[in-house]
Amino acid sequence: MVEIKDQKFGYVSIIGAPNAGKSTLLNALLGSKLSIVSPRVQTTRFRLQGIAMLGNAQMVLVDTPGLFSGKSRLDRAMLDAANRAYQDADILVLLFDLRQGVNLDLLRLLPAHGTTKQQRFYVLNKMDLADPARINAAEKAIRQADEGARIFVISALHGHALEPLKQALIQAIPTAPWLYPAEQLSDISERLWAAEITREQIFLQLAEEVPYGIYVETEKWEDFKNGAVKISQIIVVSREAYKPIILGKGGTQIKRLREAAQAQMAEVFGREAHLFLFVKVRPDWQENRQIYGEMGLEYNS
Ligand SMILES: Nc1nc2c(ncn2[C@@H]2O[C@H](COP(=O)(O)OP(=O)(O)OP(=O)(O)O)[C@@H](O)[C@H]2O)c(=O)[nH]1
Ligand SMILES: [Mg+2]
Repeated sequence: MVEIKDQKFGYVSIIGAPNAGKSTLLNALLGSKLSIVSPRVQTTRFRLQGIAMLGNAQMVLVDTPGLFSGKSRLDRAMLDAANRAYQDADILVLLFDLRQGVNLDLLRLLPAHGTTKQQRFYVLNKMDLADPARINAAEKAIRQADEGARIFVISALHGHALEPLKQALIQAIPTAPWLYPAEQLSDISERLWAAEITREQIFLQLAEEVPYGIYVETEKWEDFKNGAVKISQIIVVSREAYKPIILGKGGTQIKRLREAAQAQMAEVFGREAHLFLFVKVRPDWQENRQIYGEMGLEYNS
């Protein structure tokens, strides 16, 4: 047990472009799959907190939606979630995909950018896909903007070179008592987590714009005496045309979604899971205030 006087606690927000690998990094630092990941942009929709114990430090790792200047209400709420995470952080991890290079202008999308003075770690991700020249160019671009910048080159996916980053984070975290029990992984509700697991499968399995037009809601959660859980969810789609795509021929597509999500749920919740999926059309779900509340997003008019 670490004595209270030796405890460190703080918020580390992971900020960056869509698809930079923010959620992958959160999972890697946490040592657990918490945040959903896909090859598509705008997978993460809200601020998600993972609670990591590293040495004597408890850090709340905050995953955020990718910085993107969309015009819809949901796009604006996602950017706002990133902005709040930026503002509230003790330490900022600015994450870049080495293949895209370093675009610091993206940070200007955040109203809080430049108004706060936290420590910043610049993290260059996907080193497994970049040659040394590219890495050098990225480091140079950062140093031009911020002379004393602390730069880390990693592969979040392969877990390469994470140790120096972890050590630097532990060092930088303020001395303060832990806020959460040491074994707690997140503050996300099981219902929302289950909805995210199904949404991840939709991102992984369905093409083009379909995943962007859906929202998953856990409608019912029933615990059985034998330890099993029955989870009923609604896949809400914005257009009638998406319904047959989600169902697939003879229901084959929704069956694939159900099987993959159910297996994941059994794993993360550590018990037998029975998943039931329903599809509903709600053209205006992106205008529904309650949905924003469930994801902890601001509903701005
Ligand atoms: N090769 C390689 N791929 C990576 C690495 N880190 C992440 N990826 C992949 O990059 C894609 C995007 O990863 P995410 O973690 O979902 O990215 P994100 O920044 O959270 O994306 P949004 O939530 O959409 O903003 C996924 O296919 C990951 O597997 C890495 O170090 N190397
Ligand atoms: Mg993400």
